[in-house]
Amino acid sequence: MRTQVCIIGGGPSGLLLSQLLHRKGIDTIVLERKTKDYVLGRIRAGILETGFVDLMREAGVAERLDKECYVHDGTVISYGDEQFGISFKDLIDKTVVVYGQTEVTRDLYEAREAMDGQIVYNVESVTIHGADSDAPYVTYAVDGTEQRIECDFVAGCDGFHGVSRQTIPLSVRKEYEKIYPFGWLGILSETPPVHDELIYASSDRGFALCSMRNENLSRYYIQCALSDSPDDWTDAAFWEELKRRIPSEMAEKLVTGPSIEKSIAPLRSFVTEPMRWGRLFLCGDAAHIVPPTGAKGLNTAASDIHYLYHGMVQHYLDGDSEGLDRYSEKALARVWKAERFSWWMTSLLHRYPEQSPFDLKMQRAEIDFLCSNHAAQVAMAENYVGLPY
Ligand code: RFL
Ligand code: PHB
Repeated sequence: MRTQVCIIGGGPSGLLLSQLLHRKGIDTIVLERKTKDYVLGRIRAGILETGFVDLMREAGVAERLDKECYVHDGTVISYGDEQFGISFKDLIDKTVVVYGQTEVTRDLYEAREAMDGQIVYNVESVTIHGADSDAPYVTYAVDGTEQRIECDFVAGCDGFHGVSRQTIPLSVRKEYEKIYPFGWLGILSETPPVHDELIYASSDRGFALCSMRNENLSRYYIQCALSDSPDDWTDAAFWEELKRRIPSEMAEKLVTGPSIEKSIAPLRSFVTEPMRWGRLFLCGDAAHIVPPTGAKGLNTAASDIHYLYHGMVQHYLDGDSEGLDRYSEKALARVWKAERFSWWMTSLLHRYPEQSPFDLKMQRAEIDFLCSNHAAQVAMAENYVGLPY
């Protein structure tokens, strides 16, 4: 088989790239290790920057998003019983939207299928060959049969545990990582959200986040120990702990109910450099991870796709390789700023095991400063809604 761009990974990054390239007449094949239902079953991101929404529009897949998303003008930050709002709209005249990653992925699958896009599921043993040559190819097995795809380029969109990043030799690859000493326990419940904006809550018992998907589907998270397992937490214990971490005014109106999903995610900051090796380009979680506190993971994946898509179009349609040559540099410049913001928001709002009384005072002073300082709020708003591409 032959294609122009072989895309490894059928998550949001891979599907979005495939859809965008297709609309410019550039041929792709997507290789996905799991089934479509498995990918759609993963409950992940909820907040989309407008840059992401614009890219979905450009890909021709924003019809349902535009109809069903919830525009959020701001967010609430609380500390114990105290709370204040950060209005993105008032501060910088920008907003974000709530639209789940599951829905983004579903819309992209539907669009790819409607256009007869080639997606191969259940692939095993994906291996990238000759990425540093002029004739790369990818081999994989499906139903026990070996397959081979010749291509011009490989897009590694296979997430943190994929094979693409590992293909880049260690002599070329440099990795930067920070592991946080806690995780997030998240639940999804068919209950109305406690508030119409997200609440990022810092408390003496640890961090909590009140988020949502729609008017009868709420997503809540609490900071938990890395040694915890979801089975350690009954729904009742989860709700009890959440109520103790959010302002009592919110706790009193919180509607609880059975969880329909419960999982724990460890928190990590990670970047690999460079994001290009020969004809292999890394995108999204394959190249970088952020702790979810700033809602930046999927959004940063989207900015990678933006740079790679424009680089590919410039290459195929204008015969100019400048965009591809500068892909790693451009993507990383934005990635590092999203890393900084996610690390900052995580540090601001979580309790750390080794925190001294001085550290706690510093955290408190930083929250007070954010609460009272216009410039600090503008900086937070600009980062949260997404820095320009
Ligand atoms: P994905 O989604 O991991 O998709 C990669 C795909 O590649 C497949 N794969 C392979 N396929 C073929 N061969 C192989 N060898 C393969 N290895 C892997 C996998 O099966 C998978 O289908 O990466 P992608 O596309 O780069 O997308 C990244 C996002 O999923 C991720 O950044 C976000 O979910 C992060 N994130 C959030 N991001 C936001 O922008 N806003 C948020 O509000 C937000 N909240 C979150 C989050 C992530 C969370 N968790 C669980 C990590 C909340 C949570 C709790
Ligand atoms: C979510 O709704 O899942 C969500 C929202 C904001 C975050 C992280 C996750 O910062």
